[in-house]
Amino acid sequence: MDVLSSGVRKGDRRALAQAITLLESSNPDHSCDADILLASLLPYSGNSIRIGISGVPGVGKSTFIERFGLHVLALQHKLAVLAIDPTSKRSGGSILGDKTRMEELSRHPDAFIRPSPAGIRLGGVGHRSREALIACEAAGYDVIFVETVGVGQSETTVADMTDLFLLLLLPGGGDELQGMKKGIVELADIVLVNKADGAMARAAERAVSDYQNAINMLRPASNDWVVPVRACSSLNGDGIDDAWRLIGEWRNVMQSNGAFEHNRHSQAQAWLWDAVRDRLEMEIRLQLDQSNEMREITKSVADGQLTVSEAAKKIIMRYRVGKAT
Ligand SMILES: Nc1nc2c(ncn2[C@@H]2O[C@H](COP(=O)(O)OP(=O)(O)O)[C@@H](O)[C@H]2O)c(=O)[nH]1
Ligand SMILES: [Mg+2]
Repeated sequence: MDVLSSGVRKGDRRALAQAITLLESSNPDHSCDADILLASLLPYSGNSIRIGISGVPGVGKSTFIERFGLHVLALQHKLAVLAIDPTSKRSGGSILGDKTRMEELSRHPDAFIRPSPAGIRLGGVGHRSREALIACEAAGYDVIFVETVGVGQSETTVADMTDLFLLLLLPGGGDELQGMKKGIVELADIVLVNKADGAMARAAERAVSDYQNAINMLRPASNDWVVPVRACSSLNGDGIDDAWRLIGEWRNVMQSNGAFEHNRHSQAQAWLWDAVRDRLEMEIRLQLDQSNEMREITKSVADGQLTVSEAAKKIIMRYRVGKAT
């Protein structure tokens, strides 16, 4: 673990990839090594801006990340791109499938792209991705993008692990805002109307003012920040530098009013309880998964003979008894 950890801290990309694989592993045999590794990396983490990027499939997230990422890299930053995609088991991972749209980025020596971990339940994905994010920071990546598909649940997971939430919208009418879960729009710190080019340029301008009006009617998350809506084109690069400037402004405001630090502190606390839940579940499963009792309880729940909350109580009671003997 010492060798791996110092490899990561030196910025060795292969070591980083290997470290993340270990941190993401759901194999209980790896969990001890993973803990040691994470503890050794944690003191070197935190020195970054963590940006969540969301929007419905087709809005242009991958194209945007490529264009925006290259802009950020040109400013001498090191960029890591992670993905949270609860559907990745079926689709093979949003980033992996889109690597062709991030061709230049994926070849860049200062960029690190990591597809979403497949086959873990959603809560687990967030938990693992946070650890992956820590590893990236320890490796010297000072800008982190966390991409998600704009379909609901995963957005909150991403918002819980990032500093800033960037929402991409299409230059359609206000229908899109209605169609999209309102909760997702409320998470946004910056909104970009993508595809503001060619035949869609004028529609995009209209959409910007429609969305801005709609967003101004929401209760702001911070009194110090009015969520800005801007147009951009990931295809020709218009508005891309403006987006980065806005992020800088946002950061200045949130760091001087203390919200940036405060948010990270409460995220760390939430992370702790996620970890407690995960660990407890793992222990209980290790002890009971193969038992007849567990099979009976699960079957009774499936048959509707037992309520979930009664079943949970039974499992915990059984676990405690097992622990005591
Ligand atoms: N005209 C135009 N097309 C874009 C823009 N950004 C993305 N696209 C196109 O929109 C489609 C979906 O883009 P993609 O990045 O895969 O979207 P994702 O599903 O959100 O990752 C692709 O055909 C892109 O070429 C843009 O700014 N302008
Ligand atoms: Mg994509």
